[in-house]
Amino acid sequence: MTMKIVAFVAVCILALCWVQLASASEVDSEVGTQMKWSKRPRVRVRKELRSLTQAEYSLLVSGLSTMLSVPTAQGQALYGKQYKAYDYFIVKHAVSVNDPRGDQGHAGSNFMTFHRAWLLELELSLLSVVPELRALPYWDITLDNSKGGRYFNTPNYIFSSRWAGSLDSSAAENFAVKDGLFGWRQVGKFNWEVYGEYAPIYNGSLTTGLLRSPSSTLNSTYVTRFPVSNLFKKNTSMTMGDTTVPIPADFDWGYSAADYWRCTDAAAYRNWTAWSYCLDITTVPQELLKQYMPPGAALLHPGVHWAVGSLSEQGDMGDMFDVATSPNEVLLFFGHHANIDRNNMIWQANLARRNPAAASRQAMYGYPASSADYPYDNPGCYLNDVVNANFRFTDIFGPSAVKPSGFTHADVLWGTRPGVSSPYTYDSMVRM
Ligand SMILES: [Cu+2]
Repeated sequence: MTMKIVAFVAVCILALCWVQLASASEVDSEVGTQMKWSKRPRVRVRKELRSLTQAEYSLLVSGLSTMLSVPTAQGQALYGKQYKAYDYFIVKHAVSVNDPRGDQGHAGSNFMTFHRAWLLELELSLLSVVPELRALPYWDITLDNSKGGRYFNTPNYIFSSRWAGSLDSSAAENFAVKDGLFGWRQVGKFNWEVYGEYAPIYNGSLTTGLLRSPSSTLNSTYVTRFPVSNLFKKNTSMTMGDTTVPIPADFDWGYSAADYWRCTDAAAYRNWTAWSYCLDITTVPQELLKQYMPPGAALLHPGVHWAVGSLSEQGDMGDMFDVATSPNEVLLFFGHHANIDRNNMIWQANLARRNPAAASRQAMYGYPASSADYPYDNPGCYLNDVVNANFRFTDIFGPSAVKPSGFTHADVLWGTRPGVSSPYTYDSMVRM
């Protein structure tokens, strides 16, 4: 009798194992290579800010605080060559915007490859200080919208003292950001000693010398957010690069998850520029703008910049609004752009699954190869051009893959193929 029970239990356990094995391999083949690749320890998994553990939150704060206070030379002596001070990233971003060939980081196909490279460089610098953080987090804006966002007006709301500080500022304090992780943070001056070689392209505000656009006359030294209602008082449209975009009457920075996920649909958006138009209408050339209106999710990238920074009564730009130096909004800038990068990477994975040829070296997701291919991008922004050649990215894939001549847009795309070559992924992709 006892033997029979033992045998019965053994058969049950074997059957259970078989069922579990079968379902595991089904899951594996369903998600393809992506799941296997995501499990590799060397792949960094970027998490949503609010998914960080308390320990990771502290590491993030300490790593960013170091980058904001320790100059590059000193930091490299302590943390190695990947370390760069935070002002390096502001200047690099501003150099891209003010490039004499036209913006090398925005307003075209280059938007995502430039920001992907910028985020990778920032991530490696941050991890050189706090390696236990393991990856750069992102900010999912759909969790904070006023129409049902999970964190809206909770202690974990992005515009709270735990994170980026209040969205509302007051005239009495010159609209300074006075709470949050970087409350009362001061905008630095352009450092001629360190960044002099870039000065012919960018050397700070021509009026104040602060790290703001050359045309900025804003003289508050604090990171500034003007009331969002000013946008509508002052402007009915925005111009970025060669694109002028009307601001819709129902404009709201807080997008729904449906808006966000729509752009990841590779059946609807079949090449690089189509994805880009979906998420950021300022990448649409002026002459094509009419057919892409109304914008809907297409303000997902610029909308946050406009709403958070906004404009003063006199028309001065708040810091998030100032395209050249919006990284002055430390947490929101990298968080928001990593969230857009996440959208792009999910779209890339969907495209590669649907049509593997589109992800080949030849097709490269349909990124424009030349002006004959797509006449609207600025010179320097095509597939085989060096990303932001006047301030190159040379070590975004770590110290063993340095490229002194600078990585091209093709290099960035080829080195970050989701599930294949990318050194990082996103938590939502691991779960996919
Ligand atoms: Cu940017």
